[in-house]
Amino acid sequence: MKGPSFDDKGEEDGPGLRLRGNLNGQGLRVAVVAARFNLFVTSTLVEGDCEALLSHGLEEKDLAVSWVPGSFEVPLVALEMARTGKWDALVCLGAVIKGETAHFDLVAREAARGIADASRETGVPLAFGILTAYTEEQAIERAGGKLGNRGCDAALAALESANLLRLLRGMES
Ligand code: INI
Repeated sequence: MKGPSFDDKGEEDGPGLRLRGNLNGQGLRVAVVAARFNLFVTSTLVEGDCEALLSHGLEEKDLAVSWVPGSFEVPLVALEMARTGKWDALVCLGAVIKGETAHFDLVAREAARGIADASRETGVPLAFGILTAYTEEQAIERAGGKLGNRGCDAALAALESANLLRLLRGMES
C-alpha cells in the first residue's frame, strides 16, 4: 500500500518547471474537523494527524481540532471554518464502517462530496481523511494498524497542498 509519494525522485525528472509543495508546517495554520462516530478509530486518526503536523514544524498555537457527531456533519463545519480565511488547510477525519443498511453509503458519499465541494468553493485545501471500511478490522488496520494511519497521510496531504497553493498564488504571471 502506497501513501503520498513525497520522496519520489521521478517527479523531478523531465522537461518544464516542476512545481511541488513541501511538507514544512512552520508558519501554516491547520484545522482538523473530526467525527466522533466510531471514536475507537477516529481518536487514533486525530492522534496520528496531530503528531504528523507538529513533527513537520506546525506550531501548537496554529492547530485547532473541532469535533462533530459523525462524518455527515464534517463538510458543513469544514466549510464554515474554511470560509473564515484563518486556516491554510483543513484535515477532515472520520470513519464510516459498513452496517446492515444503506446508511453507510449515504454518509460516505455525502461526506466525500461535501468535503470536495467545500474545498473547491473556498480555495482552501481540505484533506480527505474519512476512512470507508467494510469491517471494523479494516478500519483499525488503517488507523495506526499494519496499513499505517490515514490521519497521518491526510496531514501530509494538507501540508503539501497548502504549500503548493502558497507557491502558485505567489507566482507572478
Ligand atoms: N457516521 C460516521 O462517521 N460513520 C458511520 O459509520 C456512520 N454510520 O454508519 O451510521 C455514521 N453515521 C452518523 C452520521 O454521520 C450522522 O452523524 C447522523 O446521521 C446524524 O446526522
